[in-house]
Amino acid sequence: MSSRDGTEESSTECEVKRPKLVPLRGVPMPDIFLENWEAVESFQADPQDLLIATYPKAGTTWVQEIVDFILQDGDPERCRRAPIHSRIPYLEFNIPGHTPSGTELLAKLPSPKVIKTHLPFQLLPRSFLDQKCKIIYCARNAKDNLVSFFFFDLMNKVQPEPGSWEEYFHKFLQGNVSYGLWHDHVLGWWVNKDKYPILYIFYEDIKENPKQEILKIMRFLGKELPDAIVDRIVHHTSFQSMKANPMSNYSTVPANVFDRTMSTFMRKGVVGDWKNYFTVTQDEAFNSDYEQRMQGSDLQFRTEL
Ligand code: PPS
Repeated sequence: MSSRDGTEESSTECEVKRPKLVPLRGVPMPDIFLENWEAVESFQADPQDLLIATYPKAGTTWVQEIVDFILQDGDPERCRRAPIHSRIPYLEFNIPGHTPSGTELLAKLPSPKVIKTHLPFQLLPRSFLDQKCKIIYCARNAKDNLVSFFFFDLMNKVQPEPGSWEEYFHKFLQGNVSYGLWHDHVLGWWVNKDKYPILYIFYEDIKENPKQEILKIMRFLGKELPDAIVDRIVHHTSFQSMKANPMSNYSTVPANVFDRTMSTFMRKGVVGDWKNYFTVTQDEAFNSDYEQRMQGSDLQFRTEL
């Protein structure tokens, strides 16, 4: 299914039906993903596997590309071997009858594998923790995360219909979106980060100082590379480079899944875009809700740089 030349992958061109959200142990999930849940839950990780976990739209692809560049010693040709979603499969992804599921793709990859997930900590297949797999969790401030998720749900036909911006704003605050409440997700991983080998990083930090964060990831992976290679990784994983690269910009996903007349995957890639969408009333409502939900936690985010 992977196309190396940037043309669209050959998936069944029939119309994709937007899924419904169905609660899985209280967490709203696309119903189509749950059709493969048994395979996800029983997934057997290898101790050397690396997991990249995020709430959707928090910088997953960016961290995936950085990790692949580190593991490929900064070689851009090797990182162009396949689209990012084939190089680092998305564990719980499942569109029956269209493309292979995440677990099917993973079954074909040799170990050690790098795996993407958006699952909240409590839904993570037990094997990752039992095998003490290294996990990188990347979090993004809720306001920009919300805006990015709204535009993604507009374009992505395998997400429920987002409705208007105002409607979506309330859905997000109620946790009535795929993977549930942002607050529960970031806090769930935060409180467990010291009990397991979890590197907890922030989108805003990578944006502010990519080299420093890339070095942090390298240290976590036990990898050393010459400074010139690290600079090359900074260059190739910049927003501009990734946006221009068909192997990292999701342009190979067919138009019946990603409707690019609505938005693009590599949309803006900035911190503070929420200011272009939040009304004053929404901002006030957001802040008071945020204060309550995050109360008592030392987890801090930056909404501007
Ligand atoms: S997904 O579908 O959940 O895997 O999406 P995810 O990759 O987590 O998030 C997509 C957003 O991340 C931005 N992005 C980047 N920002 C800065 N630099 C780089 N290199 C980069 N790569 C991806 C992408 O543009 C989406 O954010 P928005 O705000 O929508 O632009």
